[in-house]
Amino acid sequence: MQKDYQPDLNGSDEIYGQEELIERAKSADALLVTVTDTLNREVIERLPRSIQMIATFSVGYDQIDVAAAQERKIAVSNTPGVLTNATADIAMLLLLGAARGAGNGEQAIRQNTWRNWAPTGFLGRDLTGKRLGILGMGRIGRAVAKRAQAFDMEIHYHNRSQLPEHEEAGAHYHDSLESLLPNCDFLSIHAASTPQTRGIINTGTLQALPPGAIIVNTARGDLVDDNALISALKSGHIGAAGLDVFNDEPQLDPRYRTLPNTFLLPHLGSATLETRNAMGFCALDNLDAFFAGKALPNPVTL
Ligand code: 8YV
Repeated sequence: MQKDYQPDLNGSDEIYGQEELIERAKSADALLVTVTDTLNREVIERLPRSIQMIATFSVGYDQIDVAAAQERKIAVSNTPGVLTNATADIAMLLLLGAARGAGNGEQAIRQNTWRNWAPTGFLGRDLTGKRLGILGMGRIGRAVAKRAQAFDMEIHYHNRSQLPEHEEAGAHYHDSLESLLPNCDFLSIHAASTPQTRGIINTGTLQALPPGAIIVNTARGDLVDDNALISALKSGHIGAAGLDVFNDEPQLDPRYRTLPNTFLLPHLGSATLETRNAMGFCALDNLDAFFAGKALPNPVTL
């Protein structure tokens, strides 16, 4: 970026507020943003005329009002594909971490409270032989299914449409969430955040899961109703939750921190050196294509 552009970099990684974002856009032709830069309609309408493109350093683009950008003829791109494996790996880490109570075990070591090996100490649950439900069978959902099959899990999924047989790879399709949920010993969320999916994990849907089911989320925090999940974790109806994403992150609901049956990570689904490099180069490829007058490799359209 330094070589080909004159970037105004956010060197401290502090989240810019709305006003600062608009102010900093003033001498720019394009914005390279990420998930914490909210570009809602109001912000987009106030962007200077010089802005022709928004490249987001993320596969998700729920923070951008794409319709508002299109109305202003601002092109939008994202970074799909390059973070599939890293994110699927974190979903497996969450499944294992939540099922095996890895957070509690780690804390016992760090806080020096581990006193004895006991037959019933730190008991978790097996993944082997269990049913894993996948909500949203896109690239990441399918990569999780592949990994979970290596753990001898039985895969069930719900998606807007059924996948072709070779992509299903033996997974069972459910044409509704209602049909999927009773078949999930584990549920992994991989749907995009849209007006249709926000709050999709709520009191009603949680109730449809078998008692003791374990939920993991590497997608977006706003798919989950925190009050509903926290009360289901407290009652034990949900056995454990592994969460990498949260509503209002990094200011997540503090009750998650004190629950013994949560395994929590700070939104690091794509956080490997290899993947973050690939995301950065992907965002740059899109900017380069745009300013060369070529088609974007990863356009975001409605
Ligand atoms: C991170 C993600 O938010 O790409 C996404 O949509 O949620 C994650 O990969 C991203 O790396 C931050 O820019």
